[in-house]
Amino acid sequence: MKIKLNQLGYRPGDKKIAVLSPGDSEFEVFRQTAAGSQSVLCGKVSAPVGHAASKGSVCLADFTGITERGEYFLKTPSGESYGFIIDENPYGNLRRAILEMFNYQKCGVSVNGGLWSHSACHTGLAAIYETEIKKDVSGGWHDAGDYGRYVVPAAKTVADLLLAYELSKNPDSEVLDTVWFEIEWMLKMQDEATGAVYHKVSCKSFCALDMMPEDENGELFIAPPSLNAAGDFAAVMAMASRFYPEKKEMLLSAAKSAFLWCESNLNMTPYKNPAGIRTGGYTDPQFQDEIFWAAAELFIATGDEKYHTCIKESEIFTGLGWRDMGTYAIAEYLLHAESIADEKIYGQMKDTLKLLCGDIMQKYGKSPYGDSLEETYIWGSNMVLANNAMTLLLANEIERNPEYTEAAQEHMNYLLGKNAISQSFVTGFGKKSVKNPHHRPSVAKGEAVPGMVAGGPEMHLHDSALKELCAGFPPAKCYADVKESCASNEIAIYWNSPVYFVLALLDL
Ligand code: G3I
Ligand code: 9MR
Ligand code: ZN
Repeated sequence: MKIKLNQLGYRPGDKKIAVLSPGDSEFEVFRQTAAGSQSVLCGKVSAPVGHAASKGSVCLADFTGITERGEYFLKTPSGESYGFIIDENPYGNLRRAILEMFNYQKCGVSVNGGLWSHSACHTGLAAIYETEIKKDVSGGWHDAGDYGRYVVPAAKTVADLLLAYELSKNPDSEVLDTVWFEIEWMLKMQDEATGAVYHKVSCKSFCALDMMPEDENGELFIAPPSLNAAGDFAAVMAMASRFYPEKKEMLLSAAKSAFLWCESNLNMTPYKNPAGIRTGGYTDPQFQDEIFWAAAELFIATGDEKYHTCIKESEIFTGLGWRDMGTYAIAEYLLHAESIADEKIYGQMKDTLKLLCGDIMQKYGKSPYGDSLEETYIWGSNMVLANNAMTLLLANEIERNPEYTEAAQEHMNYLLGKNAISQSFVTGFGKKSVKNPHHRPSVAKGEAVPGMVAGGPEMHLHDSALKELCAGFPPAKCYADVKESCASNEIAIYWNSPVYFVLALLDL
């Protein structure tokens, strides 16, 4: 498809720009009616604009002026676009499906999910690595296309969903119940005696790609604790204490004991898979940002100056996970600590957020596709993109800026088809949606669970399918909708969660 646009559609007042290959100088927009299609706009395309990430140049067609509800398509002398709608609710039930995904990822209970229904999986006790001790850590969501359950990405997911619930003008009432399922599991991942938090639980290796979860019957292992897991855990439990008032004391005490454990284990080496365990590593040599986030959340939840001192003495970190968590601390401090804040830190945090947004906006301004990825498309590039949109929307909650909202909206357009490969990156949504995600239940049943966000282009070609199919491709095009491509076509709970946040805040 040469004409790239959001394959679902636009709200009447949205900015509407299609991206075209150079060559045509004019475009025409048609409205579909019962009597056939009717031309509603003729326009001139822009001069070519360079796009380094796809090693090419493109032209833009602006049809923002069309505001009437209806079904449309765009045409140039050399081609026709996919159909799209203009409507107050152009995305239909996308937001619901993005949230429903978490139910399909449930572990330890039977899942009632149509074709993908299954009986309870991974219910046995898990062995604490290299001990004789067995522990119940059932529950929680499978992380991604695999069946591992990892505390670090779980924390990002929970934080995104809770923030979405809190900041949306129109929150979905089921979010709190949905998220509680993951929190209950995370609580089981804490060692009550020491406050330590285990990094993850999984089998020794990834199982076959076409295996349903209840058939993965290998022994479960609980990997050693890590500072990253404990810091994230403390942060998220302290955050959660504000959402579940009846559980407040319990959540805060879990958070405090994890924080204390971190403080007395600061010399620990970063988590690395121990011998024999080959599932997701989520290795992150830097734990100070997790501690910074935990201190911020604990300060907000308790008002205890001990945590405030910790923030004041820390460097200011940024990032929206899974690796770099600082922006959660910044956003939370700016949103919730104003009355008890330290003026200097408050100002520094505000400046840091402004700089971050400035950087995202500068990258956004340079891309004809409306993304902010520049030329860097790493594993999970769609998460980087969604995190950038989320950063802008968080900043917009602190100080209104319509440009930030518009950029976040353009990031959604990118995810839904306005990108160099004309791909909607969500399963089941868009005219060319992801059909073959690297997701075991979808592979097992031969059909993709709807509402899952794929990782997106991955320029380092970290799997053999990409190496074969995308060798020599420019960064923005290193994507293959094949089940074998875990580096570009896996799905993950923490790729859905920032997209959910963006949809909830844009009220889409
Ligand atoms: O941190 C570097 C950064 O400094 C550098 O500039 C950039 C560009 O090369 O790369 C960054 O590292 C990337 C790293 O993630 C952190 O973002 C690596 O390239 C990238 O390969 C690595 O990918 C991770 C992948 O596991 C492989 O380890 C993904 O973020 C992570 O989402 C993914 O997670 C897997 C789990 O292990 C298992 N479950 C499925 C899940 C999703 O695929
Ligand atoms: O299927 C696994 C996927 O869920 C993980 O994200 C990925 C992380 O490296 O690994 C995938 O498993 C592959 C393994 O690493 C190498 N052999 C092929 C496996 C299935 O494609
Ligand atoms: Zn399971």
